[in-house]
Amino acid sequence: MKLIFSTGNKGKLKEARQILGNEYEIISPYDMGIDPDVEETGSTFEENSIIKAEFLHKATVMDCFADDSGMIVDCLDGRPGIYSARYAGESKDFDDNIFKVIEEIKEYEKTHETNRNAAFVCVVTLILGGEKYFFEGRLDGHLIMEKRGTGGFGYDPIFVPEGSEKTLSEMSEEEKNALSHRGDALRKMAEFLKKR
Ligand code: ITT
Repeated sequence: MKLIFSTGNKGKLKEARQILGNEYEIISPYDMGIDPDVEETGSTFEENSIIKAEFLHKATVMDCFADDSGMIVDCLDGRPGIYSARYAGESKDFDDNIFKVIEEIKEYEKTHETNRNAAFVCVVTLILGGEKYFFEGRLDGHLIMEKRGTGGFGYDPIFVPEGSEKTLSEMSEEEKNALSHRGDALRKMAEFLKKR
């Protein structure tokens, strides 16, 4: 089955192809000459996920999906949340974002007890035959204050999933996908597609 993935994030694209496997041909908007960068004006993961999916569906009239995701940090009142990609600025620089989160946690800990709990959230919007369907995934864990590992993308080097000693960046791609918020959401989507 052919599906276009409305993303400009190469890490997400690679993971989606691995998670969904050979039964699916996951096409990048760039392969169709479309720049997927659309303004994310929503105030929730779901709203932004819909915006990205609808944008691509309007442009192609093909079945497609989008992933809006981010990291929620307890002691930062849920930030960076929907602002995860651009937390430190428009360049979407992963290192700058990590630096900003760590600085904010250090600031918090000057006056509060340590609480480094965090979670990744992912909301997938699938547009199939013009209808919308939603799938959510979540991964709980905690943050460390220095980067470890080289795999993955985004905040992976400082995120340690519950029950693990390794950061997501220290895991193999298969290990990360087996427990990630994206793996969770996309496997739900695959199950739904299989039943139809
Ligand atoms: P698209 O909108 O083009 O898909 P994006 O990176 O801008 O790409 P989002 O707006 O959904 O996507 O923001 C997601 C951000 O959340 C991402 O850039 C990372 O900073 C973070 N994030 C999401 N999933 C992650 C993961 O699996 N590992 C590490 N960081 C992740």
